[in-house]
Formats: sequence, C-alpha cells, structure tokens
Amino acid sequence: MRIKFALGALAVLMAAGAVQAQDFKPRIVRFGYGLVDDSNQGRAVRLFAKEVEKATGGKMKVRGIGNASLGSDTQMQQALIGGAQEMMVGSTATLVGVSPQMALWDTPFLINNTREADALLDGPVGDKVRATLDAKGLVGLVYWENGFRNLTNNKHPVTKLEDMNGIKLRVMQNNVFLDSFKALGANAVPLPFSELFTALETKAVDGQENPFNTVVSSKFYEVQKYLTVTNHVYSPWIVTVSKKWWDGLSKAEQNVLMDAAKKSRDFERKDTRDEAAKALADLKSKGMQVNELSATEAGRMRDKLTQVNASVSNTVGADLWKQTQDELAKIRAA
Ligand code: TK8
Repeated sequence: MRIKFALGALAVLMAAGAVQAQDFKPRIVRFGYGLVDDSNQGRAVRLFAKEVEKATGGKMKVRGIGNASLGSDTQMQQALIGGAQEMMVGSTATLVGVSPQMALWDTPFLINNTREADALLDGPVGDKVRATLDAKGLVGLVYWENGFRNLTNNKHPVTKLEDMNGIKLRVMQNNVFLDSFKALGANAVPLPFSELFTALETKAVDGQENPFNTVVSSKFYEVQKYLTVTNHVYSPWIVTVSKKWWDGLSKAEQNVLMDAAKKSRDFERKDTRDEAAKALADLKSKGMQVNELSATEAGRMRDKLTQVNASVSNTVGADLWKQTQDELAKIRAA
C-alpha cells in the first residue's frame, strides 16, 4: 500500500516534471541557411522558429540567418561540428566530406516523384543515412525538399546531349555531381552556392543546375537566359544540429526541436511544391527561354548519367545501395 502510494506520487511528480518550465533554459539558436530570406528555405526556418518559441514559452529563441551570412554550407557544417553554431539547413550533397553515405541522394534519376522521395527519405533508408552523421559531430533531424534539379545556362538552348559540350557549369562541391556533368560533356566547376550568383553575373561560369524555386528566389533569371527541364536528380536538404550543443540539452528541449523540425518539414514540402508548380510560368514571364528535352535526348543523357551509379554504390557501400533499390521497389509497388 505504501509502495503503491509512493509509486503513484512519483508518477504525478514525473508528469509534472515533463511540463515544468525549468526543462527549458534560456537559449539562443543560430540557424543558418544559404538562400535568401524570401525563399522556401527562409519561410520554413521562420516557421520552425515560431514553433520552438511557442513550445518553450519563449525561452528558446531561434535566429534564422540566411544568405549564407554565417558561411557556405561546408563552412557552417564545420561550425556546427566545432560547436560555434547550433543549427543549419543545407544540401545533403555538400555533406559528403563529412559522411560519404550522403552521396546516395546524388544518384541521378534515383527518385522519380515526390511520393517516392518522401517515403524513401522518411523511411529506414533515410534514417540510416541521417544516423551516419552522429559519429561525425552532427545530428540530422529531418529532410526538407530542395527539389528536382534543372539546368540553366547563358550560352545556348540545350536540346541535345552535344549541346552540353563546352558549357562551363557550376556544380556543388560533390564528386557525383562533378562526375555526372563531366560525363555529359560539360566543363564542370565546383563552387559554393554563396558564390554562384556573382559567378554567373561576371560570366566566370555559363550555367548552373538547381530546382525552379531557387532559380526564382535567387533571381538567377536575371543572369541566365536558357532553362532546360532535365529533372536529373531529386535534391534533399537536411536540417542539422551541432552534436556538441545537442548533447547539453534536456530531453524536453531535444523533443521540442524534433517536433518543430517535423512540422517545418511538412510545411516546407508543401510550400516548395506549390511554388514549383507556378515557377516555370513565372520564369517564362521573366524572359527565360524554356525547353523540354525530347524523349530520345533525355534517354541519351540518362544513359550517360547512369554510368556514375557504380561509383555511388562503391562510395555508399553495396549493402546500402541494395537496401535502397529494394525499398524503392516496395514503394513503387505500394
Ligand atoms: C544552399 C544550397 C543549395 C544547393 C546548391 O545553401 O548548392 O546548389 O542546391 O540549395 O544547399
């Protein structure tokens, strides 16, 4: 009887403890990102900030800092690992130097549509890849949608494979992208996103590839004439936290961040898809010349790009590669 009472009292105390304010310390979270404030990235960071402040009664304050003001993707990753910055969102592709398994997402034509993307990224394969960051000083919370990437350039319309020849093309700092565009015949140059607009403007490079949304938000249409709908790869963003900082948080604080990250993910994917659906018309009205590839030419490019699959499989490991193919087959059959 006495024991029962003691246990009951303990349960009440624990339940009360779960909502007690002292679970939340006053904290400032610097959340860096590369795109401009008025972008799908910026909007989702602001939603995340609101959710965190609401859930902690204003104790935890999230400062979204865009425009790569805190540094390029790779610079911010290092700041998180060292504990000098708390959070960021950026391309999984720029994380390959930290975790080689991230290269899985760079496989050309791996994912065909957003249904496959969500199921694969939010399922066991996505979790496994995300978890590889733990040992490297980062905690991966959720994947956001960057989107299907398309090609822009300032030289000439790309209507066939041979048109890629001689285009000086900025790619992300990532070997799969470098190899892919070399295989297509372009002169691929790795550059951080933060230097891209200027590189296009000064004609240091002729072209780049990113989702429609980014071509709109970063105003690439001001410095790029031709857009080719290639959809050559689905690009995720990943929201990461400094593990050094994360390990010092209470369980309640960690739960708040994870909850808000999931809410921001759902918001961001919908926002990105709504925006992407309108973006092409928007870019045309801004003067870009848009072309789709004929089925034959798309097939020829696809053949060249699938050459890099073997190297991705090598980098990420045959087991993860096979698990991915199995998982995709399941998703496609469902
Ligand atoms: C933004 C980048 C960007 C990516 C790129 O920081 O570098 O082209 O697509 O979204 O992560």
